[in-house]
Amino acid sequence: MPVFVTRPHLPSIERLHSLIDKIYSSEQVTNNGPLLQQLTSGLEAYLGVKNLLLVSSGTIALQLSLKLLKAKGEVITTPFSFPATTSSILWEGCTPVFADINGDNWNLDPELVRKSITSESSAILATHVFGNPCEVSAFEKMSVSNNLPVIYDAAHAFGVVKDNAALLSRGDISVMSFHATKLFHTIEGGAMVIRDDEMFEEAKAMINFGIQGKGEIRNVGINGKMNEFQAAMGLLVLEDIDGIREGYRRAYQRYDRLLDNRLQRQAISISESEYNFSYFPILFESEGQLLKCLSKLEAQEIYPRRYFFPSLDTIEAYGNAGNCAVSQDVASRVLCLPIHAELSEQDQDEICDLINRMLVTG
Ligand code: T4K
Repeated sequence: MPVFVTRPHLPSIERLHSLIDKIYSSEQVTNNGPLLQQLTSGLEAYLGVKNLLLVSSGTIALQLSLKLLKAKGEVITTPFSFPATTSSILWEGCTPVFADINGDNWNLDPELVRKSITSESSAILATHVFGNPCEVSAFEKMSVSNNLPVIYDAAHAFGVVKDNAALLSRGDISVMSFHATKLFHTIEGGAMVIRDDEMFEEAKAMINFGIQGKGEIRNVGINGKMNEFQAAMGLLVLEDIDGIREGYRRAYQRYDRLLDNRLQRQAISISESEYNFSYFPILFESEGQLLKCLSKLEAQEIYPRRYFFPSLDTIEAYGNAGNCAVSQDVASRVLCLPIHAELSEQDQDEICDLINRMLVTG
């Protein structure tokens, strides 16, 4: 059986049937239906946040965030993230300005962000890479002193805690992805956590063509809604979330114990109980070593992924705009190993043996 970088948690078909029966009885299949409302309050309670808005994808949530915060001109962002982080900036007609990352924690370096601020800057878009919190306090100070809103791409940060509260409650808006490959998922989908109450009302209209209440057009909207079938999946995954998180934690810590210490790990800034363990990235000494290892693993039908490669400041379609040496270096040497809640110890042993042996024999 091939081992992929991740595997979606799929609740039993019987449990899904019973929720689909409810959808069929109500005949409300989308547009703020009862399951979506139930999932919204369930997630707010579980995550400890308010003003959570479910949407159709993490990518649309990023675009909506830039729109709601009236970003224009330059948006300072990270080159070490998934393409959606940068493409959403360009899609909203803004220019991404790449600041480099910290070589240990792989998040945007606040000092380099500060140096990138110009009179054209309109927002900061930072990613909590692999769920590892950015230096949020530094960004908060910068946000206040420069009057610049901060959006966090928190696609990987489901359930992460920082300073005794949900990481998702930091920044003007935090964006989550609920894609099938995520710890918590709704097949496709995402959410925004919006600090300002008035902006939250704006956003609710914006995902529904700009229509508010019984027909008033409040703003220029789009269709960003999540439907009832996605919400049904989300409700069932949420019921199972403690077990899922425990499975990820177990797999992550086992890798950490079994793998050769010469492989650099991401420096995680929070404690075990605050983290979500949703990715297991390792850094090789060179790209050549990574490629050799990758081909050995793939020959055994084991498929880790080069998240995130290449560094986004090197992409021609994004303007080839950067000169981020640290990001380019990390991106060329990082590999995310397979991780999910049901990853077997046997598969993990095989992966670790292959990698550890390769480090010795070359
Ligand atoms: N910001 C960040 C930082 C992100 O990482 C992402 C998404 C976004 C924004 C945008 O959020 P969304 O708009 O997607 O909500 C995957 C996901 O498609 C993507 O959502 C995710 N990040 C990214 C890190 O991973 P790919 O191109 O690697 O996906 P794919 O199809 O190659 O899947 C990876 C493996 O997962 C497959 O080899 C097998 C397994 N898999 C995948 C799917 C879709 C399954 O077993 N079943 C499945 O249904 O991007």
